[in-house]
Order: sequence, then structure tokens, then C-alpha cells
Amino acid sequence: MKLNQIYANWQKAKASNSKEFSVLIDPDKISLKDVDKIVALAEKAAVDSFFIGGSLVVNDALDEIIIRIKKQCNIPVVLFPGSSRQLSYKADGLLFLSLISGRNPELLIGKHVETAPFLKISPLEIISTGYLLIDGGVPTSVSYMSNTQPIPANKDSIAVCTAMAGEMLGLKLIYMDAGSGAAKPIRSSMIESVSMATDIPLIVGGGIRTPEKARANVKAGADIIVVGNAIEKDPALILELAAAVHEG
Ligand code: 1GP
Repeated sequence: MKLNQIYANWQKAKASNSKEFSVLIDPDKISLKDVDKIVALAEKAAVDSFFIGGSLVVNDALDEIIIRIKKQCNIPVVLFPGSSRQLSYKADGLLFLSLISGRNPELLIGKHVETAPFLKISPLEIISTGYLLIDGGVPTSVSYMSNTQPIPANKDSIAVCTAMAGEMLGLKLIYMDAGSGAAKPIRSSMIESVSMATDIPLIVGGGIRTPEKARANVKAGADIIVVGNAIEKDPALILELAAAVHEG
């Protein structure tokens, strides 16, 4: 288990109010050729990290994709696992997600107990993360697969109390997600309320398609913006999205 390098950088970035942009790669939706294209654009755009994961991940390309990325650049690769089987020692870190918006004990602690011995001996940096699923207007794979209800999009106070509880429990990050391909990304007012109520880094993703929304999110207090779907459709968007986030 590696100690604290990725997380320390996120804390440092938060302290200096510099905003980060992360590209989400779903191993089920990308070919190795597309990986090359995305890595080249990510280097050009000074992308801060890659998140790798998906709700299912039915193919076995996880290791191969990470090796391919790492051969071409030094951008950190962080696992964002949709299930406890999405584990690769080739990555740099892993978001150890607790689905605190839901009430499914398996995703609050059960899977963590099962995977703890493997993670303990792994070379990965393990980053405990309070994961909040927010209603994005359409039923998402995450809510179906996790058998949990998302927090209603307009209930800022529920998101705030959930994030505060996560921080008090000692989780190191909050990840607010409307789910991949959400029709409606998370509203800025909810991001602002959660950001004001907590001191740990705040990741926001789900349905972000434009530089304007990415910029609005960082202005509202998000520290790291994650985009997957829109980049799968148009990889060149990486440049505009990263610039919008970095300008903050
Ligand atoms: C999903 O937050 C991520 O878990 C990114 O969402 O694919 O909609 O950008 P998109």
C-alpha cells in the first residue's frame, strides 16, 4: 500500500485553490487506439489524472489499458472501481469508495472488508472516498447496480449532511456524481453548499459536457472535475474542458 502521494497533491492543490481536471476512461467503451489519442490530448491539455472504471467492466482490458497509458505519460492513473473486481496493480491509486448516499451495507462496508487484505499488500495508494450519488434526471447504471436511491437533485441539505458525516467519519475525499451520461449534471448550488460545509477535496462528475459547466462547478467549489462520456464522444473536448477548469 503506497502512502499519500496522489492525495497529498490533491490537498496541496486545494490549499492553493488550483483546480484539477480528470479524464474518466471506461475500459468497456474504449479501444487501445482511442487510448493513444486520449493520452496525447491529455498531455497537451495538462490533464491532472486519469480515473479508470465503469459500472460493469465486462472486458479484461483493464491492465492493458493502464499499461498503455503509463507507457506514454506520467499522468497518475487512479482506479474508480464500479465493483470490487476492478482491481489492477498497474495503477497508481484507488478510490476506496463508500457509497454514503445509499443504505446498501455491502457498498458502505461489506466489499471493503472483502478487499482489504488484497489492498493492504497492493502497491496502490488507497484513498478513502465518500461517494454521493445525486439524481441526474435519468436512472443511471450506478443506481441500478448499487440498488440505492440517489439524493434528489434539489435537496442540497441532504447532500451537505451526508458529506459532513463522511468527513467526520474520516473519509479523505467527497465524490459527488450524477452518474455517467447524466441528463442533468449536479446543480452549482448543491456543489457550493457541500464545498462550504466541508474541508476535504471535492470531486464532481456526471453529465458535464461543456467548458461553461466545468467552469461553473469549480467556481462553486469543486476541486476536481471528472468527465468521461462527453470525451468518449468528442476527445478534442479535453483541451477546452481542461483549460476551463485550470483557469478556474
Ligand atoms: C461518472 O463522474 C463520472 O461516474 C463521469 O461522468 O461520464 O457523464 O462524464 P460522465
